[in-house]
Amino acid sequence: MSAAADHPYWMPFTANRDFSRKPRIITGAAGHWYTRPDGTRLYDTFSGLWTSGVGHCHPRIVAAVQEQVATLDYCITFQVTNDKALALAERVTAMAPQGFSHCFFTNSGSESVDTALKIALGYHRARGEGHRTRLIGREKGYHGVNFGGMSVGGMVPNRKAFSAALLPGVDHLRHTLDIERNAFSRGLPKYGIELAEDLERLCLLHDGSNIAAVIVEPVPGSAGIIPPPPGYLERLREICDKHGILLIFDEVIAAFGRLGEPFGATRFGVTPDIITTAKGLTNGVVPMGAVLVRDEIHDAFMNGPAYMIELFHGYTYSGHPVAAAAGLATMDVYEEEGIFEQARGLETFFEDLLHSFADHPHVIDVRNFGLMGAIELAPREGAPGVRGFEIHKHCFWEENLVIRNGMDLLQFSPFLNSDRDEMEKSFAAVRRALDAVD
Ligand code: PXG
Repeated sequence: MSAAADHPYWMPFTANRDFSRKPRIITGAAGHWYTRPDGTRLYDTFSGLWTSGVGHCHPRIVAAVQEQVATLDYCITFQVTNDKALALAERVTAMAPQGFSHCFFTNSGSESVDTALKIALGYHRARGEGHRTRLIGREKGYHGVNFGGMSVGGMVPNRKAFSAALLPGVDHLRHTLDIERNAFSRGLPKYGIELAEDLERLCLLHDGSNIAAVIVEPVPGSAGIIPPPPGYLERLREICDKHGILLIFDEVIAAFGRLGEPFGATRFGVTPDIITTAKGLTNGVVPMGAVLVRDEIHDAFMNGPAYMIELFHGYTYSGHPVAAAAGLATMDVYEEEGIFEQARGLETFFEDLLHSFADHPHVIDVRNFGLMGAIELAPREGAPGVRGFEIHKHCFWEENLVIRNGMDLLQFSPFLNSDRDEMEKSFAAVRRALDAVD
């Protein structure tokens, strides 16, 4: 494509006019590398968008998708289903914490979140507690961009223009980012457990009996990798139990190996009531999400006449056979290649690489947990976000490296099966970019 002044594709979360001046286009991928139209290879430091943990175009997943699309391309999903969706539900629930025997399929993280919120409201109503309507999110939370997820989310720019249409009856816990006290923590930061008491305060304010659910990411990702203080998630669990509130872990990023375990819940040893997933469910190959629920929640819907639909919710593409085939092959790869163990084994190496940036004059914080990492840069005087964006573009064109920036925050999501040498080289390139960009 030529560097047109304008282009018909209105790109998501993109500076479209800046993009048009010099479009960054990818036409191929294999393993840990993308290719540009001229054949140049670029190293991918973000595993797609947190999606592609086992690498791009994994032969096993490619073959499964090719076979499925030629066998059963699509199948009606309401009142009838396909073999692959059934098999994937079995596979995913088998990996989940005990007592999660059911999952509901969606097509994205945003849909998983809105599905989870609806299940939470439906559950309380089914149990005769329809007064539990309030939803609690957290500042800096990212739960996708649909109305429910946006409302419980806490990313200001994502809410600002839509303020009038946010769901009513939503409150937010304070976020736990505290650079002053916790800067350059390795792994979980020391301070901030007391912030979990925000939930108790909201229970006092509204009466806990009016609250349906609390949704948090175990480790907030989009807002810049904010690992929880030790004991924080445990405390949320305790308060939820005390007041009969459902705890939802939004694991769209955390699930499937990013934290060296099948789920964030298993890594932290804190069991929520609902888990939302997407991304790594299919290694990003075909869009798909899954919402896992505790048996008690599922069972609460299973009353009334058996011929009746229990949950009036679903998508044309819930349990799409091609997506499910990609999911099944992805689960095979996770298992057969010991992907979660590989990810766990890379954590210290990754942490050391990230924290080697602590001495750089632009850097004000480094945060990491599992294979999630961020380098936070000081904003350039009077121009927040410009430094991060320039580094992103410099990496793309000068270092053949795709890195993700959110304003002045550089985020890293290495492949779960990364090669240490490649990782080292990619961070050397990031350092050169930091040196080159003012
Ligand atoms: N919940 C969480 C926790 C997420 O991270 C979503 C929901 C929404 O998923 P969909 O599939 O609807 O986009 C996400 C998505 C980033 C970045 O730079 C993160 C996401 C998406 C794009 C970029 O950290 N997370």
